Amino acid sequence: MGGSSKLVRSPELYQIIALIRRFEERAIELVRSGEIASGIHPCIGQEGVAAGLGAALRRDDVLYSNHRAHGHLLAKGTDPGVLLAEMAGRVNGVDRGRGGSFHPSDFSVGVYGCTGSVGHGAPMAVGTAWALARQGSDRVAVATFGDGAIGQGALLESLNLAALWQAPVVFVCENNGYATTLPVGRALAGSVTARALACGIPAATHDGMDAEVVYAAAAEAVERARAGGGPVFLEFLTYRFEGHHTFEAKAGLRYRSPAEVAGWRGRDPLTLQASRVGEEERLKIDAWADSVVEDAVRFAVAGERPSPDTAFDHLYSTEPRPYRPDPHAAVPASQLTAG
Ligand SMILES: Cc1ncc(C[n+]2csc(CCOP(=O)(O)OP(=O)(O)O)c2C)c(N)n1
Ligand SMILES: [Mg+2]
Repeated sequence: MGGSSKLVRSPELYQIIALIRRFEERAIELVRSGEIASGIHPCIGQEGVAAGLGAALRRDDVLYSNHRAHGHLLAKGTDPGVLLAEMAGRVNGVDRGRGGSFHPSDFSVGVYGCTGSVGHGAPMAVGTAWALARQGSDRVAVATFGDGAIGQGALLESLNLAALWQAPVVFVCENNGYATTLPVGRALAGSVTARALACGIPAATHDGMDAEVVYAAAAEAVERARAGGGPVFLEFLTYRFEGHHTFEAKAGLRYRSPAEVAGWRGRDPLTLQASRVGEEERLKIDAWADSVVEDAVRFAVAGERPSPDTAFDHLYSTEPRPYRPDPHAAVPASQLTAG
């Protein structure tokens, strides 16, 4: 592992997994108590992907995520309190309570946005990566999405353009086996990675339950993209332990056998990573995660809800800007030929 990737130790990966797990557990409780009105898509079970990916990225790398994004934001460095306040629709949230659980962004850590429109983070990541490269930056862009996004035209078009332009973008597919209740085998012909390989993008499938495996694969992909080697596609096999959405419990859906769920729970990314950390350090980290999340809950529920008469605030920039800024303005002439 070379380049500018951070080198992470097992306890550091455990720490972020423990934080995400505790955060999501408490967020589910806040949905049940009505503090979070919208319901959420918990990522419990998939924390290994978020932790490994976040550890491989720099703070200034750009991330676009989807509807199951809380873990990605926390792993990228978003403050748990402002994220939880956002999910609870409070003005002290990272987007002043306007984005909620589905659409948070946090520019301070490079999260440019999350979209509930399945597959639509990918084109934004490709465009961002292309722009970053043209500016001579070594930042990379990442799009995270589920297996359900693979059938989306926007995502397939993104693979094509990323390959054509050799954009510094890493595509991260969290294949948790289902798009809502639809098993991946009934939704996709062929393999996930074949789509990227057909465009000449290096692509491989990895164990998403093991944060260290994720970190190694992600760090290599990020370094390749950063060094000008073009796009990379990573598929991580993972599983969500909770329902697709918190509403699912009420709907009483049955589409996964108890044996299947139990099998995946036996490979819980939290316990797997815990087994690599000494007992004393693990207990300290657990206590830290508990206290950080309790602080976050206090911060979130203390926030005010936006007043209805501000509903149209923050929709448009109030700074005067040229209608159509010159796209070549900050780009050295030498870079204007490609693409
Ligand atoms: C373009 C679009 N089509 C359909 C939906 C409805 N929808 C929301 S989540 C979801 C399933 C997504 O599955 P996947 O991409 O595998 O992510 P996961 O929920 O498993 O993390 C669907 C179909 C949507 N939000 N956007
Ligand atoms: Mg899925």
